[in-house]
Amino acid sequence: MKIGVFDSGIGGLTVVKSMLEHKLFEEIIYYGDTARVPYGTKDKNTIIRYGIEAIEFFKNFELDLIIVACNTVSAYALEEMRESAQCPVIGVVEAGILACKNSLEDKDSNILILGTKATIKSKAYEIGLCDLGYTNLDAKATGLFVPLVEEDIFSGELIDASFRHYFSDIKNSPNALILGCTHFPLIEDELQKYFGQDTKLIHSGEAIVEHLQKQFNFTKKHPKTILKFFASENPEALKSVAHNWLNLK
Ligand code: DGN
Repeated sequence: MKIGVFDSGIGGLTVVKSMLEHKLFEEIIYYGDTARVPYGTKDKNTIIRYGIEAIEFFKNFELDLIIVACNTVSAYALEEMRESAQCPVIGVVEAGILACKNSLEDKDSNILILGTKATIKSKAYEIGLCDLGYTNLDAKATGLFVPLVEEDIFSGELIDASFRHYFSDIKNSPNALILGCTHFPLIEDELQKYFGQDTKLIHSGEAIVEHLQKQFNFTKKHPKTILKFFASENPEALKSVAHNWLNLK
């Protein structure tokens, strides 16, 4: 199966990493809109327009599936992208919500959602989780994590300071923490240390793999995946990050 993976920039590579670990696909075409990142501060209409333009880009390839590996785009533009696409389009928000359902039996579980400003403003996670009966929800826009990760800062003083900035009012660690931005898995070790081992981390990449396996019966394993990377600006920089993050030779 040949699929397209879309993100506003490099964050969606964390989703590709999960797909490679689970050997799900024969070919992955990755497209990062690096010229216009970040999307997390943009408004709904702009995000929808960019999402539809990504679908246009993918029309150059004959794809079987498109995965929106960006929570911000998944929260706002999925329906419009599905209308313009010639193949199914799946987003990470829906997968993250289902991952909560699969791992948190207790509907009183306290869930903290992290994401960009736009994702948190959309309330996409809260709406989906409320529909499933979870009501003990809290959400925080933690947009500073995006530039930190883009600067290859995954731990240390600046990460600690950003945690103090965002989390000092949180009295009890949540039962689950939704990493509602595909950049955030890169600081998951630090988040786990901060909140403790009892907090379950929900990761967009792992959630989408579980979603594909459970809902769409993707069980076939492919020993090799052909990877192609495209970016709207400076594709060489994206390729170099991909090589580092995905440990490619
Ligand atoms: N990686 C994107 C997400 O999952 O929402 C956000 C990055 C950005 O555009 N700020």
